[in-house]
Amino acid sequence: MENWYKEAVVYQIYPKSFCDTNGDGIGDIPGIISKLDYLKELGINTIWLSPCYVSPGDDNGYDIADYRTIDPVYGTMEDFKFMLSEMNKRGIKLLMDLVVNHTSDEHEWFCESRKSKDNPYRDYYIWRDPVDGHEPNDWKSNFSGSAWEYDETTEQYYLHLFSKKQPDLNWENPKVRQEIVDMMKYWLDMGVSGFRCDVINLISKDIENNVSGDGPRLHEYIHLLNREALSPYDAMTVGEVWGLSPEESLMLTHPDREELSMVFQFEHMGVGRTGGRFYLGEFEPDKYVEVLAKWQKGLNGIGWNALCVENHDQSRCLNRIGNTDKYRYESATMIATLVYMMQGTPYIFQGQELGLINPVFHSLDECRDIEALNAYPELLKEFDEKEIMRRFSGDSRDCGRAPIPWDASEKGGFSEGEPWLKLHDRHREINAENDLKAEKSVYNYYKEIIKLHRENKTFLYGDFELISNKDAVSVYKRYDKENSYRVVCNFCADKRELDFVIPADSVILSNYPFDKEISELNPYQALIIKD
Ligand code: ISL
Ligand code: CA
Repeated sequence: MENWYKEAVVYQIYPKSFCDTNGDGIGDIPGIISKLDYLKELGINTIWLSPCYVSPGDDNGYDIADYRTIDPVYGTMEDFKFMLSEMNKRGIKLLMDLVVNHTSDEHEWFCESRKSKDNPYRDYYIWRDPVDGHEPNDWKSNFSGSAWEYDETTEQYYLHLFSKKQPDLNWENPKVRQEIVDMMKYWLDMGVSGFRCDVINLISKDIENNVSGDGPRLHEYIHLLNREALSPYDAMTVGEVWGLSPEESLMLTHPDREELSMVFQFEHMGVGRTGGRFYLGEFEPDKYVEVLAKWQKGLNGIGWNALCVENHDQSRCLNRIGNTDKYRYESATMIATLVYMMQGTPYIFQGQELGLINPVFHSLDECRDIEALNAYPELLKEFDEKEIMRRFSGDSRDCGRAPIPWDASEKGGFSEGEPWLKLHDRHREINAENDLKAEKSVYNYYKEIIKLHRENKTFLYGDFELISNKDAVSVYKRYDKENSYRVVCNFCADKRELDFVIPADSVILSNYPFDKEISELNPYQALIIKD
């Protein structure tokens, strides 16, 4: 199919937290295989698998020590190939995570690189002399502290935009580019259908001019990956890029430029923040919808949106922008309606389809994420421990990474052993088994939304228009020559008067029962209307 990525519905699996089959407390590939029928039933047709390659696990696999081998903790290459064939059988494609801004410091390339200045792998990474006995510049790592680490052996610093166990690759070196192309082909030859490209806008830098990302050769590098590896396989890509405008994203995704299929934009995830990570303010629903609408308009007809609510770097949306108590079902289904009825490829993060909530962290020993652990000493200067734990329970990356509760048993059916990270606290009530059984459940509503998205050409390809967006009530339209639909959402816990009346027989889906005309919205009500 031409542009098959436009008809994909993607489910993100964070393997460590998905399903454990051997009792070591860590999810694994056999666990994924055991849930493929569950995913097929949900209606998705593509899986994005977060890294499962050999890794010391400093950043849960985003620090890769061997790009071509499955980490034994997740299984063997045979397990992986079997998973792929079981996916194929069910019509599910697989996207791998392409993490090529950096490797692990335990990758063979880096082990060689650090040995001597004339090692053949020296220029695979970014080395600089000290300046006045200090770091070459003042760049900060995304995980706190300097982005430069001194290495005694050769008396130089190496660059790491993330942890010091994640040295940045030197893309200026043509050998590095060739290695990456070959590695991509290796997975594509095995039958994977594309890649989610980790922090891909950082691969081009201009260090001497203080440019740490979105550098002058970014488009050249991505075009190369497209020509050499992706295009020949009709592979799909989604780039992870932070802070780009719709115009810049169009550059990366314009079909004529042959770069990426689509990019994640995260502008809406910043709505309601008062600062960076761990600084959440009051959520502003109108602003959220406004940002999404801006991207709908900005990419319409040329680029393509990746519709994303949660991922493994974010807390659960219900804690931030929905409701975790009385209106958990309503807010979870409203958010799904709002976002996934827009134009673009839906991305559903594992557990989102169950309306999962954040765990509550009481002390640092319950936390695992390197970003939070590294930030802790800095935060202590400003807050006491209790306040930091409150912030971690609301905004640390561990929130979304909590293991999936499959049933109401003690470990949620995730593992027979001790899970590597705690489950959310209400897992006896909020779990997959309960949702599958219940007539009214987030899972069952997601099934409906996914079906509608996949089967209806107007929802797939139709234009978007924001009709109104005020006081937490938004109305938008999706239309083409044949059909027109309106999506009406109430983003708050109060009832809301409508200034128009909706006949019951025009409603094709709602998260509330309806039998007569509607002139008022219930808390977190969502409606899809055929005009
Ligand atoms: O979440 C963040 C902000 O607090 C980021 O710094 C985050 O690390 C950034 O979004 C990049 O994310 C990706 O690359 C990282 C990895 O840790 C993330 O899990 C991944 O999604 C480094 O590979
Ligand atoms: Ca396991």
